[in-house]
Amino acid sequence: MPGDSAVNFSLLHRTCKLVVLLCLLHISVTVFFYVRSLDLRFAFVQNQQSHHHNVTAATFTSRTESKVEQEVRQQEQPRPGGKEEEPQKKLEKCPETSPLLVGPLRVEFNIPVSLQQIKKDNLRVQPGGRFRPADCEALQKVAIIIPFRKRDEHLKFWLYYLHPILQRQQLDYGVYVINQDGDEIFNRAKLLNVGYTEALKEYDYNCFVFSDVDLIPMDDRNTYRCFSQPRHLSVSMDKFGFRLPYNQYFGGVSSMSKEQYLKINGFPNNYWGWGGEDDDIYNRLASKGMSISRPSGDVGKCRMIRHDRDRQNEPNPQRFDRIAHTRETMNKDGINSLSYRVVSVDKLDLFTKITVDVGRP
Ligand SMILES: [Mn+2]
Repeated sequence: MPGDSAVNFSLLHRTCKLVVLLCLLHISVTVFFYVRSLDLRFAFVQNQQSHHHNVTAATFTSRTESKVEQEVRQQEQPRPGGKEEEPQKKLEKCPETSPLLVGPLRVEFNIPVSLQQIKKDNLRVQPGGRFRPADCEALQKVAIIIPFRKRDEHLKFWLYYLHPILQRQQLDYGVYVINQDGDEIFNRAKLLNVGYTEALKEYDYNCFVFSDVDLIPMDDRNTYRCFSQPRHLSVSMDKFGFRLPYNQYFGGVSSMSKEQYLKINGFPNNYWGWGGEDDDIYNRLASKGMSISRPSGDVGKCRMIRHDRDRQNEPNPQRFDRIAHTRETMNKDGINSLSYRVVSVDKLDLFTKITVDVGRP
């Protein structure tokens, strides 16, 4: 009997040892996997942070202000400039659709805006109104060309609304305000040709957005870039009851790649005064077999700043006759016949202002 209990005891002892060993094994396996998961989580957090860094700082509409404020705080250090810039590591391409877009925007013109404030709100915009995303390579290099004369109040609103939008659209862009010198009659299309030419002297742009100074998009999904066909961007303006006035309408805001622009020999230089030049451009596109691409009426909504007709921009009485002959005139009148004289080039904080003498009729 005593022998039996001794055997029993040693069996129990061994069983206990085994259980303890198993427990230790279990604990060590658990600890191993736990540590590994910590590692992973840490890597994930790092990843998230670097993603945040990529987000371009911009002023957003009030809806997203708090989120943006955090992002701005996270990346207060400005981009290094000039010679000190390290050899840039190859950035990944930006996504086809920017993740920063917010959709419909509130646009109003009864709020006071100042250039100082706009500048503060857009710290990442470089002198001359240049910007490129910090953490991805933009898909297009876009020059935005604005024909201009004595519309500083409108331009302020344009800068106030557009700079944040264009940054959220992750574009590599520059803003060129082409200011017609003197008091001769206005020539919008020729100013656009000048803008195309002058912008290309500065940077290898491959896309051109031509915008009136008083048109503001009401949805940032209306991307100011180029498409496989010439694009009409201001498709539903409040001025026209948020409808397209007619199918061939190409006025307001449009975009064209360099190739598309060159294919039609640019724009006409001889439309002096208001009207017709946009229809001439449409005729050029159509005659080269191109069609117009447009955003949906919803995404393409925009507001025009109300104003009286400018002096020295009376309706052009010759416009109907001119439009009727686009096909015959377009090959000799356009970017290949453009002549003008640059009066001044000013690299301002939020845009490049090019004052130009375009002559007279
Ligand atoms: Mn207008």
